Order: sequence, then C-alpha cells, then structure tokens
Amino acid sequence: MILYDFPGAPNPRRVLIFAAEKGIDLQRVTVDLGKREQRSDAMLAKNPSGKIPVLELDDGRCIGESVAICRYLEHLVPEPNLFGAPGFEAAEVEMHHRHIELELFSQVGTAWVNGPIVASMGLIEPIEAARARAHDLVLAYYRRLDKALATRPYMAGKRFTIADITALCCIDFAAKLVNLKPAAELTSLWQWHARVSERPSVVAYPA
Ligand SMILES: N[C@@H](CCC(=O)N[C@@H](CS)C(=O)NCC(=O)O)C(=O)O
Repeated sequence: MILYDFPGAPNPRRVLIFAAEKGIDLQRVTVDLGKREQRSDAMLAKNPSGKIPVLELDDGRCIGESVAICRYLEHLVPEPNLFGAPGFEAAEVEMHHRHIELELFSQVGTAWVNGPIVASMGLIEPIEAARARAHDLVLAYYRRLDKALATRPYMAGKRFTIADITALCCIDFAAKLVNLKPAAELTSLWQWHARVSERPSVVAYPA
C-alpha cells in the first residue's frame, strides 16, 4: 500500500504513527505541497478534495481522509485496538476524537491558513481577525485539555488511542509552525505530551 504524504504535514503523520502502532509498513510517496502537487489531475483523481494523506491500495483503489484511512488499517490489523472496544469505549474515543478534530485541529488550521507562512506563499489573502480569534480558541482549548489530563492519563481515558495521535500531531504542528505552543504552566498537558512522545511509533515519526 502507498501512502501519499509530505514531510512535516500533520495529517499524514497521524496515519504514519497509527500504522506504526499496528506494525503496518506503508510505502511513502512525497506529494510536494509547496508545488501544489496535491491539486494535480493525478492526485485529484485519487482524492477529489485535493489533500493528503491518501492511501492507495494494491488494487489501485484510494482512500482519502486520515480517519477513514486509520479505520481501514484498524480493520486490517485489529490489535492493538486504537478506536475503542465496541460499545461505550468506542463512543467515548469517538467523542473525544471529534472534539479534538472539530474544536482544536480546525482552529489550528484557521490560524495556519491566515498566518504568515501561508501568506508568504501568496495563495490567499490572510484575515488577521480570523487568525487572532482562532489563536485564542486554541489557547483556551489547551487549558481545557490540561484540566482533563489532570484526571486521566490519555485523551480518551486510561489508554492510548487515535485521539492521542490526532492531538499530538495537531499540537506539535501548532507549536512548530503556527506559533501556538502550549504554555509551560499546563503541566498535565506537557506530562501527557512526554508520555506519548516516548512511544516508538512517535519516535519513528517525529514532527
Ligand atoms: N481532514 C483531512 C485534512 C487533510 C489536510 O488538510 N491535509 C493537508 C496536509 S496536513 C493538505 O493536504 N493541505 C494542502 C491543501 O489543503 O491544499 C484529513 O484528515 O486527512
């Protein structure tokens, strides 16, 4: 199977870490985001949304969207379970994961798209008010996570799941490229960060 990715991009990193947790080997093909290769006819045929990651199966079928890809990998190699055991745990993982995607990752994306790096590429006219508002919402979300992680070791409860992978990839990207590093006083958040960063899957695919 081929994974279309780009070094440093947070969404392909989610899939790489997920696959490493499962012991699944993926062949990697770089799609140069700087050259807009994700919008080429060839890549749009694989994923009409013009984004990476894309997983191409051996028979040529393609899957876009990190979570859809991870669900497919979970089906191929069920253990270790990363989406939660069927029933309450799966619902709880899904809830926390959706909160992280919809309330944190989306705001990091807004701050990124309206920030100086994307502006320097001349692709879109940045909206400073949108960047500033997203920036504040991300910092507020970090404080919420810090409180939650004072009561449990992982994002969705007692064990490592896809919610941790998404949160880690998002926060590392935000800290490195969006000027959104969590404050030092958020000690529970940083302890969680250290806990998940020492996993072999994460060491293998650093930010
Ligand atoms: N919801 C999508 C987001 C994919 C996404 O935004 N990928 C970024 C790279 S991390 C991308 O392809 N950006 C290029 C673009 O939007 O043109 C997923 O989870 O896969």
